[in-house]
Amino acid sequence: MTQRMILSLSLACLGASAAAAQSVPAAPVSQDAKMQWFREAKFGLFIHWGLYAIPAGEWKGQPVPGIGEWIMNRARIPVREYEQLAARFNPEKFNAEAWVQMAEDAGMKYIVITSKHHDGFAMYHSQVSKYNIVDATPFKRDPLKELAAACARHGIRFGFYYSQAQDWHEPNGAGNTWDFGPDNKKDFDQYLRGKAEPQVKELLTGYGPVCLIWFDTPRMMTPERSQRFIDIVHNLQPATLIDGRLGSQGDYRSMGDNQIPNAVVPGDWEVPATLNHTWGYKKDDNDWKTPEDLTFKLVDIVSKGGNYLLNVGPTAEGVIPQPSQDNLRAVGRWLKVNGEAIYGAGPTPFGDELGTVDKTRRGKDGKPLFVVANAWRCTTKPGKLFIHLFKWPDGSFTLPDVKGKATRAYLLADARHKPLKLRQQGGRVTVSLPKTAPGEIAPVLVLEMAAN
Ligand code: FHN
Repeated sequence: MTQRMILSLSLACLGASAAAAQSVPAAPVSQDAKMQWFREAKFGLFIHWGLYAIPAGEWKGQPVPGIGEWIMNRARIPVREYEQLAARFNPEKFNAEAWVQMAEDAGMKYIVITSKHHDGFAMYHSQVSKYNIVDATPFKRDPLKELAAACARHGIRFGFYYSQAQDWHEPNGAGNTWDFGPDNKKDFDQYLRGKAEPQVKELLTGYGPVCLIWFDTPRMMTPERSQRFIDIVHNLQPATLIDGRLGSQGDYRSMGDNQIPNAVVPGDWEVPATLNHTWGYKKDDNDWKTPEDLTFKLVDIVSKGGNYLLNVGPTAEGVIPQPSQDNLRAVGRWLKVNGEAIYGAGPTPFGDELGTVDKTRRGKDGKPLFVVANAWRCTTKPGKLFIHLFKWPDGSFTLPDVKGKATRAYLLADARHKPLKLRQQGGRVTVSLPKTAPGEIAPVLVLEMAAN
């Protein structure tokens, strides 16, 4: 059977309407063509969902510190105990349509979900290991198949997180030293060839077009081992992107978790980030970032050239926590009005607005402290500067060093785009603004520039 036939069959399994909505990706003509959707998308939904949602941060009545999906590792839970969670996993409230609708309402353009996290449990129907949601739980459904179909219906791209190296369930996978001893004594290639590589093949042949594979924590990943995954992806779905954590260079750079760079970074990159302090659900973590903060971070990242992949950790019942939903939808309402300044937008041509280095103070890394400024940010499109005003100026806003001639200014929150009074002297552009800020969170001022 050819790869194209395998993919067509997979699409048929997703349902006719889903198949109609997303065609099988042809081999991309160039790296630029392959990256195009990612550069346009800017905002994606990360989902960490697995057995760890049952203990939700607590084991045998004791809170376990750290991120929720690491509970097996942090509490040194033996495989034979942890795997019993599967018999209790029955997320009856799971509704793929509702999850994807929420992502759409939030203005997110792609979804990346944990198909297998470090605990080794496959959240889809794997033929490679019975330790999967269909064969080992009373739920017996494949939520990734349902999500793939819902994403196709909504025109949202769909990708998989896959923990290629750490697998705490397998004797030869990396990471589980409490059951299986030190990693350097393991037959890691036996694990890779016997589980990880065939599972990645399943994901690329059973779920329609996969926009990206999000590999993570590349322990023991030599260039040769990484290349085997690259070959699998390129052979089965050449348009699928590979993130920056496989173990060799991917299609784009993955920044550290919640790490937003201080300046514009050239190239394609993404910041994976949490809404609270965990990825997998933890019942006692209710320290949610506000819609204002999330919007600022989205704009900040886009103004530096990157994408924002923002995480939710659904419960064991299959529900995305309500505060996560509410805060993401608030960002979505802002994007409904101001999305032109985000989707497909490029970085700031300025830079001084991002902050300053305070040489008298040191950050955690021991380097001089970078003090983030948060009054405004700038994103760009050909012929347009978008100024995101997080602090509403008193009467007017001035840009001191604009290249070219500004021809028109207006606010995206004003549906009629009524021109605002504009003055320019050399590079200094001043726009008169209404007394009160229109719309929610950060009104966006557009400056149209004359073609050179
Ligand atoms: O160990 C994982 C962690 O559980 C989570 O999946 C994050 C998401 O970026 N990645 C690793 C830590 O960086």
